[in-house]
Amino acid sequence: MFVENLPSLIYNPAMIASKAARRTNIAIVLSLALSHAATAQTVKAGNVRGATDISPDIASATDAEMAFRVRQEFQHAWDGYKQYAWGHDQLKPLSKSYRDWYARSLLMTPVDALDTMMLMGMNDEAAKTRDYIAANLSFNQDIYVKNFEITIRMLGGLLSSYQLSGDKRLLAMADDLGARLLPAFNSSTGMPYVYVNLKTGAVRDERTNPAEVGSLLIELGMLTNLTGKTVYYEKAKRAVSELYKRRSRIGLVGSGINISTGQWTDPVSHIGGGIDSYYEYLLKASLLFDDKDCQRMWNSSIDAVNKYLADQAPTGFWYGQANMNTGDRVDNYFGALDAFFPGTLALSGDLDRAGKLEDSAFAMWTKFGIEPEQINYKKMTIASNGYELRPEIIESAFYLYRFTRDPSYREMGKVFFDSLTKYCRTDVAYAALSDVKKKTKKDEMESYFLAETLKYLYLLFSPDNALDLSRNVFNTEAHPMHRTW
Ligand code: DMJ
Repeated sequence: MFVENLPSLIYNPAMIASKAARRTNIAIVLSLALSHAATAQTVKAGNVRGATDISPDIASATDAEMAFRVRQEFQHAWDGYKQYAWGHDQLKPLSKSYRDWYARSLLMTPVDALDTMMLMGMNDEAAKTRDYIAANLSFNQDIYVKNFEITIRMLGGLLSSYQLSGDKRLLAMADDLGARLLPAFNSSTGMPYVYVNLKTGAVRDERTNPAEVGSLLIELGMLTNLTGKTVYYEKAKRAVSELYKRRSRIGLVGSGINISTGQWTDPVSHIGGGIDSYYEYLLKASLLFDDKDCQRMWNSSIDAVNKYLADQAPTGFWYGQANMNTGDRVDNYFGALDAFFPGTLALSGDLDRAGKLEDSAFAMWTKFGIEPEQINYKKMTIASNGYELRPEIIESAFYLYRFTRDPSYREMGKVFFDSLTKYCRTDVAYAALSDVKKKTKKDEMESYFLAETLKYLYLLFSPDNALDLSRNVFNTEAHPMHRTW
């Protein structure tokens, strides 16, 4: 099985390119990186600098060496979590303490990070972590949890780790968690409340967004397929269908919706945070479950998105904001969260738009040395100045590399790795940045850094059999779901 083979692939000297091959590779790579810079037009020096000015040892590293280095950085961050936050949801990497999301820890980082360990071949570490989770994680807690976040991070993590390990305790925990989340769907429309109490099933908060309503089908659909309980798929499918039904006459959704009235509370349409994974899941559910309704919903949605949100500007090809009813453009923002979209476009087969958008996102990264949360893409100025250790641009480079074999995407990966290690690494782990210009760190390391950011970076440099894309679909937290039916 590929998981067992992986360490030997990493260490196998045959995988390490000869010096001559390496030199040729670098030459190709630099010219490709420069041609990327040229296609990004007015982004000028930032792109060239970002693509070329990386540490020499990273520039000359082979793919296998890069995969190995990413794995070492995962180990570094995981060790920091274990030393200073063990048993808690997240590490605070500067104060060397921890943060729990709720009154009781849900072991979010171990659950979210577990399948990355397995994919990286850290089998002993993964086995110990599985045992710890099985012995210490209980969902029978009187706490209101965010249905969306707990679904994508915890349920998704348990399901993929079950599939990779065959450990039935993880499936039983996923089933228990799924049953406790189900009351969230008990609204008049079938769209979920934002919070649900894991012990009592009480629900609260009606104002939500398309991502939180429409990105639950991968996890709940998998749970149906693995347990035979159809209720999970049905609830999540109804929620996404109710949302889709409320799209505007021109086929767009807004940023805010009330799940009791079914009325939109914010008409601004975009592809970024709060809407992003709704589109991602329409496509992915159609692929994973062969769901024709989702396929139809994706097809009509992507047409509207490309018609009204795509924006060919002098600075590159972007997706901005428009009014969902009129299609009129209302803003020109693009950010770290929007950068998942090249990957989704690539997965849908639209490599042209995917490549152009990733070039733009890469220009956003290199202009500031690392990616800001949001920019005004017409002016190429920062609108929101943090870097939250987000994975999306790396995820997109991974898909584009797999589908095009263009080595410049692995070169982008080197730039991402170089910036991460230069600006976000601490003595014990990794830290988000509060200001990408000043490169000031803040006391946060979200669990998705281990679940997603380092996983996609590792997979970008790994051979295809590290993760077979033709048999797996990633949930939005980078947990691979394996089709077994
Ligand atoms: C993750 O929790 C998921 O990728 C989600 O879909 C969006 N935000 C974060 C990562 O940035």
